[in-house]
Amino acid sequence: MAIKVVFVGPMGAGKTTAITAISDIPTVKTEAKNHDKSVYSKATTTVAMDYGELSLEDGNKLALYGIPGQRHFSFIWPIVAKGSLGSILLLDCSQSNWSDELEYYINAFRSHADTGAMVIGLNRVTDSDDVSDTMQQFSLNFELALPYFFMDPRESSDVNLLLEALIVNAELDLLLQEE
Ligand SMILES: Nc1nc2c(ncn2[C@@H]2O[C@H](COP(=O)(O)OP(=O)(O)O)[C@@H](O)[C@H]2O)c(=O)[nH]1
Ligand SMILES: [Mg+2]
Repeated sequence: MAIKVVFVGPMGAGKTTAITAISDIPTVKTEAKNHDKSVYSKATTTVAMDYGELSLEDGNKLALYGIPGQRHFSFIWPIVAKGSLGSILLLDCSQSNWSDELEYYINAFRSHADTGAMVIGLNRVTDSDDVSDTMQQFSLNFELALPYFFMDPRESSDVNLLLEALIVNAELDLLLQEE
């Protein structure tokens, strides 16, 4: 059975790009019924949920899901995240509200995965000291030290590093749960 990993984050954070960078198959996009007719009057709309797959050397297969980042599709998020190993949160740090999005997505996703594992990929970082300070402050305030990396979702090696970090963290989390 494939191991499910979920890419989360706001629109434009690089989810589709990251999945496409590492997927063995062309990225699949899905359509969903539009529940928010006040915003869009169409019956169906592209929610831009992505799906890709990656076979690992050990024979395991990863199923890579990218959530639709628009908040009015948040009703789908728990469904997509159910049974996942953990999630990879991508953030565009050139957006002034990126740290608000950090908090928002951590709260929205950590409870839905099978483990508490989550890693953070920060892209479009221009001031790495400033971003590191924000991350450290966040860890202190929330007593939550999640691994984070500066990365570019177009680079498969960067995305692979996030996946490896997620798997290691998920394994640790499962070991701790057993104790
Ligand atoms: N320069 C630069 N462009 C990026 C980076 N990450 C994503 N992009 C581009 O930003 C756009 C939005 O990314 P996309 O994957 O569609 O975001 P999504 O909404 O999270 O799926 C794409 O054209 C990407 O190529 C980055 O780190 N640097
Ligand atoms: Mg996308």
